[in-house]
Amino acid sequence: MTPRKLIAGNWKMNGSLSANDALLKALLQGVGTPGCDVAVCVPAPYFAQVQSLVAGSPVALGAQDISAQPQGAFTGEQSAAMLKDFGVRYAIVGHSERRQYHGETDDVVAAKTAAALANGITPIVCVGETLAEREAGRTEEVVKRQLAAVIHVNGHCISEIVVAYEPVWAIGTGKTATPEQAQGVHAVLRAQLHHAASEHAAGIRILYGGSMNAANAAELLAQPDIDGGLIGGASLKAPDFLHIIAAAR
Ligand code: 3PY
Repeated sequence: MTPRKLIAGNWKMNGSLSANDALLKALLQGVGTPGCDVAVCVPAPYFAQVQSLVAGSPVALGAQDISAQPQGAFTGEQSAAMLKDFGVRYAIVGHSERRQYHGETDDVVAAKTAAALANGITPIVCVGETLAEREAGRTEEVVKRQLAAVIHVNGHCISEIVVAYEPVWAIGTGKTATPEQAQGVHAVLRAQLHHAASEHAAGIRILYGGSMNAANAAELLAQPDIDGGLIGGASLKAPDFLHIIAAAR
């Protein structure tokens, strides 16, 4: 079964009340009935604003991170239950910026994935190699290790997660993997999923992220194992994001 594609915007640490209002109004005006699932992963202070703007629309609310802890003395973190209070449907987990700047290990990413799943939030688990790892021929080893960490999350079926392949060298650099490079890694991930859970593997969405934009989206999304996109900068411009959504059919 080919899954319905998912286009998720990752706003990162961008936005303001007025900018979000303008962006989402333009997005909602243009989105119509999309041929794919659509989400925006926004900074936590704007959950309430975005929840009310997207209510009743085809655009789902997502978070950019989630705590592995249920509650307590964890300054600065947001629990899954807090996210659920605002109708958050997706949470990005293990984005390379979190792995790089906040020291998130595979174990932390697995614990966050478990917290999301236990609370009915779909984790978008990011994997991807650095430039040095690619140049050393270690891409496959790195992404397989990162995916292996979340494949057997306690008591949950792997089919409940979304995977995002985001080569670190393509994040915020304007460089994009070619469709062939991306498809090659997606095929490796699909094979790994197949090995772990053959009955679910075809239905698990593997998104491509890393400078996907209006110009390159159609070609990337046409690859057999690319089931959507996790979109950085281009998700902050309604016409570009709408163009990518339109390409995901
Ligand atoms: C990017 O496209 O830069 C991203 O990191 C998306 O998550």
